[in-house]
Amino acid sequence: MFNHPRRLLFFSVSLILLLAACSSTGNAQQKIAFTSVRDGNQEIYVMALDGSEPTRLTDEPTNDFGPIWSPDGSRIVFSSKRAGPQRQLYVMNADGTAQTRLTVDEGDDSSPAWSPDGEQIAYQQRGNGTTFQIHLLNVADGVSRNLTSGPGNDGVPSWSPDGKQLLFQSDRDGNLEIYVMSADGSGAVRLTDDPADDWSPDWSPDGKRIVFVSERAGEGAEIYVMDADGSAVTRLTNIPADYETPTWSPDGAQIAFSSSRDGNYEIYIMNADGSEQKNITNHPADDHSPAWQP
Ligand SMILES: [Ca+2]
Ligand SMILES: [Ca+2]
Ligand SMILES: [Ca+2]
Repeated sequence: MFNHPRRLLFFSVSLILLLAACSSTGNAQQKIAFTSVRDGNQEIYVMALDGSEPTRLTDEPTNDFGPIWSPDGSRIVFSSKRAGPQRQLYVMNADGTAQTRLTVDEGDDSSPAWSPDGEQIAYQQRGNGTTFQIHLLNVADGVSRNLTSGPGNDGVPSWSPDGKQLLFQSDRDGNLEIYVMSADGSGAVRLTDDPADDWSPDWSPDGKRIVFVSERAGEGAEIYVMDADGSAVTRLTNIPADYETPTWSPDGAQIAFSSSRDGNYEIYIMNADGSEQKNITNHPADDHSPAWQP
């Protein structure tokens, strides 16, 4: 049927348009993991990018938090109180099977970030009555070590795409600012310098930009982006409310976040320039912690 030249041309043009449409909208099968209390306590779910087909992955009477995909998309790390009042890190397959504990310690472990090579997980730990510090877990043998140890609270690590550096938030200079350090914990440099709190940094997939939350406008929290050296700070949202965990899509074209701006916490997606902000959960229960499938 493709030997007629005009029909073949039409088919070719159609195929090119189809491929162009696919590349501009990303992977249509891609999912977002998130947490919600819609079934009575914090559980981890996945859904399609338009919010359809929400599927629960955890089913534990205690709270489960903060899902993050492994770089190959096969597994999800998260924190949970299922072993006691202090959160510990767990890992499961992307379909929710084989839920396995990763950390076994006296502290409260949360905010995991999987290294680009899949071999390590950075996370924040708060010891009993002490400050938050950033730790690094070696996935193969389960051994953890401190990356930070100063008097401030250091947390919410985010890897550079090359795996050589970590962004994090800290109040070591008096209010929450965003810092970058080498992945061995050395050489911390402050990127923001504003008397209001700046927190929850996430590094863009091309390494050039950082999205974060700040109260610098004095109107409540909003989402901002800046260049990786801390310059060119640009505000992306304009509805004062709580904002949490802005996170880049794998292609860098979009940012997902959670916010209370519509009365309860919902997951939103917007373009990287702040345009076309869409509520994709639209559920009366609180929804948090969006994470894009790689
Ligand atoms: Ca649960
Ligand atoms: Ca600040
Ligand atoms: Ca909701």
